[in-house]
Amino acid sequence: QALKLALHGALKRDEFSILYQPMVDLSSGRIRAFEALLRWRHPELGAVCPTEFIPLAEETGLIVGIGAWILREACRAASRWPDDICLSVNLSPAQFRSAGLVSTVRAALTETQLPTDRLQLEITESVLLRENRANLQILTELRRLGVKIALDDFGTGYSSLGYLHQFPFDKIKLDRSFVQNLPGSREGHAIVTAVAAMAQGLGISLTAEGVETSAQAALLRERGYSEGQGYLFSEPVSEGQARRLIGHAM
Ligand code: G
Ligand code: G
Ligand code: MN
Ligand code: NA
Repeated sequence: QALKLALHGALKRDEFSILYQPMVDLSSGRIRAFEALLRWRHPELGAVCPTEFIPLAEETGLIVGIGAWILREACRAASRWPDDICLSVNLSPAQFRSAGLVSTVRAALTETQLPTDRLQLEITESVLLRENRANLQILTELRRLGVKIALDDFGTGYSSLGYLHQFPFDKIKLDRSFVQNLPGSREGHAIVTAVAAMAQGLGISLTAEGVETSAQAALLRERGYSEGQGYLFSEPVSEGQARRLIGHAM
């Protein structure tokens, strides 16, 4: 309850910041994109864990304003990166329920002059839960703007496969729980291989999350995963550090 109260004024008090975690081409090792990740530092509570405050921001609807802020700030940062480096931003179900998500995205792109095809939006399957036609319509409109749509945390939900023929996703991000016990686990191998075959059949490209070792990266590359994200490459870093990572990679 105290946390909820503190969250209310956090945007105005400038307590949020954005970290950027690279997504790396598993063949070339080059950075392809960065995912924007929200952080909150409260003057007394210190750094609050995103898994703690993001659900709260969704419940209270505060995520709508915060989400618009992230979109604008992250697009502004990305507009200064080289042309071939993309930005990925998470969208929550509450943002879909609020009116104006499409115009918020359009405004962020126009204002920052970030080319539309360099923005990717990550959604979880909860956005399409119960064949939500309104959200499907919004996704279609977002796609019509020219942004890419990725299915995040793939494999953790209820009936993941059902969502794949509801909407033509550009990318699937395999949840890190499946990557964690590679390369040791036989089940891990089976899942990673099956998801790769499915994505290939559907013509959807794959990012593996939570890549922590080079053995995992090698196995995923071999199975057809084009991108990896995780501590092996980099933890989430500040905008300045992200620019240095881009510099080193070139
Ligand atoms: O890396 P991190 O601990 O920040 O991620 C925790 C969770 O918070 C992840 O599920 C991530 O998708 C989510 N998250 C991080 N930033 C944002 C954001 O800007 N918007 C939304 N909706 N979720 C976010
Ligand atoms: O749900 P989403 O994938 O958007 O959130 C990404 C979350 O995963 C963030 O909390 C981020 O800090 C965390 N993360 C990123 N890379 C790794 C990793 O290699 N290992 C683990 N355990 N967590 C990671
Ligand atoms: Mn994500
Ligand atoms: Na994820």
